[in-house]
Parts: sequence; C-alpha cells; structure tokens
Amino acid sequence: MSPLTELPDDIARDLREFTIEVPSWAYGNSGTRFKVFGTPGTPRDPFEKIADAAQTHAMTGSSPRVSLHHPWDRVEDTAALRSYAEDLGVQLGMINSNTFQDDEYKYGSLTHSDPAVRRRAIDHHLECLAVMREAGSHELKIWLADGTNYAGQDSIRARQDHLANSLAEIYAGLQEGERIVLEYKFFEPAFYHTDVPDWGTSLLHCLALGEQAMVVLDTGHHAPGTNIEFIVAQLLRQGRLGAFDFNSRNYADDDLIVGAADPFQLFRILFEIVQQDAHRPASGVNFMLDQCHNLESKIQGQIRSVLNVQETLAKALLVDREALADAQARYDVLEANAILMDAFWTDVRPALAAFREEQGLPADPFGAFRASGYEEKVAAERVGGNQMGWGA
Ligand code: LRH
Ligand code: MN
Ligand code: MN
Repeated sequence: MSPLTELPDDIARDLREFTIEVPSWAYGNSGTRFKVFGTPGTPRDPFEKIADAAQTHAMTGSSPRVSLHHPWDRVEDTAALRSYAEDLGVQLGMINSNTFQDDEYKYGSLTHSDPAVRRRAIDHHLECLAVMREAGSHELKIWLADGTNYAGQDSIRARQDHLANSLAEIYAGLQEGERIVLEYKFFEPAFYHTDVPDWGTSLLHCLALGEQAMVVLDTGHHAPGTNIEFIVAQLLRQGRLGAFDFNSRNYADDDLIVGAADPFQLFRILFEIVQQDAHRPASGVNFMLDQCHNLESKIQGQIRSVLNVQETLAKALLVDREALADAQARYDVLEANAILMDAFWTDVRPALAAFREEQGLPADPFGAFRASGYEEKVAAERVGGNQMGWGA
C-alpha cells in the first residue's frame, strides 16, 4: 500500500483541533525500585518542567497543556507558574492529587478507617481544587493508592463506604464548569485489593456523585488481555469518559511510550473514540499522557508519544466507515476486519509531515528537536534534577 501524502480536509480539521495534555512528571527523572538513572539537564523545579513541556508543544503544535501533580509541583505562587507557562505558549492543565507518599496514608487515605486521616486526605483534595483554580484549570484527577495487601486486613465494604463519603465531600467543593475525574487501577502499590480497581467501581462512584464526576482510563491499569477498547466504548456510551492517561505496557504499569508496546491496541482504542466523535474538543475527553522515561531522553520521549497518538488518530480516522458498516451488515467478517487493517497499515507519516509544514511546524518534530541544541543547553545550565516529582 502506498503511503498517504495528503490528509483529507476533514481529517486535517480534526487533527488541528485535537490536543494531547502532557504530564509534568514525565520531564523529571524516574525509574524503578532498583534504580533511578539521572539524565543531564533534568528540571529542578516545576518551572523548568514547564519549560521542557513547552518544547514538546513548540515542536508538535499539539500539546498545549501540562498536567501538574500536587504537591510535587507545589510552588509558592501558582499564578506566577501559570503566567510563566502562558508566556511559553502552554497552559496549566489537570491537577493530580497525591495521597500516596505521606506516612499518615500507609493504610489508606480517603478510605482510611480513622476519620482524622480521611479528613486530612479530603482537605488535601480541597486544597487541590484551590490550586486548580489558580492554575486556570477546571479538572482534578484523583488516583488513590488505597488498598490492602492481605485478605482480612481490613473491611472491603467499610472502605467503599468511607470512599463514597469522602468523595461526596470533595465533590461538594466543585463549582460550575469544574469536574473531578476518578482513575482506577487494579493493583500496585496494594497487592491484595485496591479500593478503585476497575472502571465499574469508578463509574459507580461517579454516578453516585453526579454529572461533574467522570472516569479516567489509564491504559496501563488493567490485567493483561483486558479489552480496553470495549471499556472505552462503554464509558463513552454512558457519557462518563473524562480522560485518558495514555502509556503502554508489556507487563504491568510500565508507563512506556504510548504505542510502543502495542500500536494496534492504540489504534483499536482510537477507533472507538472516533466512532463516537469523542476526539472532537466538544466531547470533553481530556487526552493525556502518563509516562515515565527511565532510560530515554524525556522531551524526545514526550515528542515521540504525542506523534504516536497523532499518527494513530489519523489512521483511525481513515477507516472507511461506510464500507465497514456495509461489510458488517453482510456478516462479512473478514472484509470488515480487512477494512480496519487497511487503515491501520497505511503509512500516514508523509501526510502528517505535510500537514505540519502547512501550519509552520517542523515536518519532523523529533529530528528538529534533536537538532535544536536545547538539550545541550539545559544540560549545561541545570545541575541536580529530581526524581519524578519527589522533592521537586
Ligand atoms: C498511578 C498513576 C496515577 C498517578 C501517576 C503518577 O499508577 O498512573 O495517574 O498520578 O501514576
Ligand atoms: Mn495514571
Ligand atoms: Mn499508573
């Protein structure tokens, strides 16, 4: 099949509107429990993370927002961070709460049996809402490390009740136009049960809370073999898919570059998205990355990720949906599958290069960044970068 050299107008329009939010923590050093390898030039504070994220946007033109993790990205003056970001051409995005590092949360946070610990965790989220407003954002992401390691360790049922009550208190702090998004994960750091392990649990809590509560789907947070595109279709059908945390994985929550481990899975997910028009900004789905670059250059890793999502979205939009519907109606299983595969195998890179040039962007964002000298410059300027957000 010959490569696609020009995007059809409707696909070009969709791609111009489509944005990907990048995580501040992807620009910091990260690693495993075995070792965190440092990278020269790693940001030393949230301002430097924003500066690096702005590079990703300058090269791709598609990543104009940066998610912050609180308190990793705590600064004295969030308004100053916001205007710094805006001067560099990006905005502050989703605020991510963090109740997984303090000793008080050893046995849980919003689910803890001790009301004093729950109070502390709820107050942290209310503080996050205040930071969110200062940041000019309207979304708070909640992911909880809460769970147990051994059967019998605590009451699963009581913890659900505490969770529902705690979330209701946070939800009551929302103003019009704001929302919370609740991320699920089936294991880690808890290894017996997790309090928000799956999309069903997240959805149940969101439904109980109200329309300003939505589910976040992190692609690394499922058991191997899970059909993630089914979950996407179902949550969209319910109008409750709030955001993605895109990454890819071979084994567990590997946080690898999106599309690296299984590009076809990314395509299948994005095809469900485009079938419900959820890639258009009006859908309100926030397409975010949640990744860690343990070995590779962080900015380059982020650029690669943004390009992978963009290219795969273009492929999903290329599917001949009329022909597909026709094949499906005729129960022609193999033709229906072939129509999908044709789009997946199309090389859209030349068309995207032309699309970028038309917008005054580098045809090859990855190559342009490598040639820009930015990494060499910051490596000389910055000494002593931090691991992920820890201590930043
Ligand atoms: C949990 C998670 C969540 C956190 C991030 C650092 O595994 O995906 O989104 O905020 O990692
Ligand atoms: Mn995540
Ligand atoms: Mn994760």
